[in-house]
Amino acid sequence: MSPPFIEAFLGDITELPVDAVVNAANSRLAGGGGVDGAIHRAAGVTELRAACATLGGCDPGDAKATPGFALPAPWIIHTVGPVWSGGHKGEPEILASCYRRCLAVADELGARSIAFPAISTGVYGYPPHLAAELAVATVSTAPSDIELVRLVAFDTETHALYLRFLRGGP
Ligand code: AR6
Repeated sequence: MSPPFIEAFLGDITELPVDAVVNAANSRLAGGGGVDGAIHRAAGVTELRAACATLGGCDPGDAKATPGFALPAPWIIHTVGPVWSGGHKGEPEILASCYRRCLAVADELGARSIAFPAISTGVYGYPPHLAAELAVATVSTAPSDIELVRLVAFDTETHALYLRFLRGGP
């Protein structure tokens, strides 16, 4: 179990040929907007909705897998980030748990590469710089058999944050 190679990537997570793509879902796993909507559209709405409906929802900080259907990635790992409400309601612990649980589920699937979106930084309002710092710190220290972690930014600001924290910057 050596630390994974972690890279920042700017672009659409649904196009990535990794073993597992992480979805920033809601606790009902009911589909939605943002990256969740993009993943449903690219995977196939009918198939992915049906697979999610069998999972019984997902608690914030937890993660559950479905097949990737029409995605290049064979697996989707659905996780539910915290809704930001000032940072004193356990948001950092829940967000760190999302990253750790996704890596653990990826291990169970035998995945060696995984791509994460910037969980909670869209509709759920988590400040992007705090989320990026926590994402880098958590994936660099969580034990797993994953060899490649791609931290996927959908905007240049988030991409710059990942590059900065990956270089060990403040
Ligand atoms: N590829 C990579 N990143 C993306 C893509 C994409 N195709 N599309 C958006 N992002 P959000 P949340 C980025 O709102 O804050 C949904 O309705 C986006 O720019 O998707 O965890 C769910 O059903 C942002 O940086 O997720 C939940 O109800 C990041 O993905 C709720 O939103 C996360 O933004 C979850 O909110």
